[in-house]
Amino acid sequence: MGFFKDFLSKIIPIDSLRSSDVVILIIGPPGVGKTTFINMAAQRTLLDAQKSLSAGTRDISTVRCKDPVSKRSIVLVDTPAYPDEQMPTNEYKIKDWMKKKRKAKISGILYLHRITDNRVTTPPGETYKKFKGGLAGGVDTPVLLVTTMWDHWSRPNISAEQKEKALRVAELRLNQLTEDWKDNVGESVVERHDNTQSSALRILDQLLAAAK
Ligand SMILES: Nc1nc2c(ncn2[C@@H]2O[C@H](COP(=O)(O)OP(=O)(O)O)[C@@H](O)[C@H]2O)c(=O)[nH]1
Ligand SMILES: [Mg+2]
Repeated sequence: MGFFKDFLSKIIPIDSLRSSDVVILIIGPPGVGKTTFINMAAQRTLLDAQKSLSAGTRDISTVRCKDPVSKRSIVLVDTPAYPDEQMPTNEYKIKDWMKKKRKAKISGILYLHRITDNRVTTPPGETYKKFKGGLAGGVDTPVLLVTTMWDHWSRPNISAEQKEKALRVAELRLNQLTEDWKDNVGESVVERHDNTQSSALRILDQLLAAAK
C-alpha cells in the first residue's frame, strides 16, 4: 500500500483517454459512496458527492491520477447510479461511455455496496453478473466488491455496546454478500472500506494487482 501517496489528480475529458491508461470504473447503486471514494483516494474534492438522493452523479466524470512510483496513469471513472430503479437509463449511459472511450481498456471495476443496508433488494453479485452479461462482446475484467460505510458506527454518539452489536450484524451481512458474490462472480474476496484514504488506496492496489 501507499505507492499512490503523492499522486496528482485532475478531471479529464473522455477524448483525452490513452491506451496506456489504467482505467478503473466505479459502479454501484445510488448513495453508496462512489464519488466520495474517488475524492477520498485523491484527497481532494474533485467531484461533487451526493447531498440528497435526487442529486446524485448524473454523468460520467473521469479523474486521472499519476502514480509517482510506476509512473502509470490511473484513471478513476465516477458513474451515475446503477442499478437504480428511478434511473433505468443509467445502465446505458455507462455502457455508452464504455463504447466511446475507444482504445482505453477498462483494467478493473469496483462495485460499491453499503454495509449499512439492512435489506438487500439488489444483490451485488447477481446485479454485476447481469451488467457484465449485457456488455457488447463481454468484458473479462477484474472486479472487486467493496463494502462501504464501515466507519458508520464510529460516530461519537454511538455507545461501545451499540457499535459492537451493529458490527456483529454487519459481519453477518458481509458473509451473505460474500456468498452471493462467490456464486455469481466467482470471487470470494470482498473488500471493506472505512472512508479513509489508506483504505481507498489499499483497495485500488488490490485491484491493480489483479489487473496486471
Ligand atoms: N460514513 C460514511 N459516509 C459515506 C461514505 N461514503 C459516502 N458517504 C456519504 O454518503 C453520501 C453519498 O455519497 P456519494 O459519494 O455521493 O455516493 P454515490 O451516489 O455513490 O456517488 C454522502 O453524504 C457521503 O458523504 C463512507 O464510506 N462512510
Ligand atoms: Mg456520485
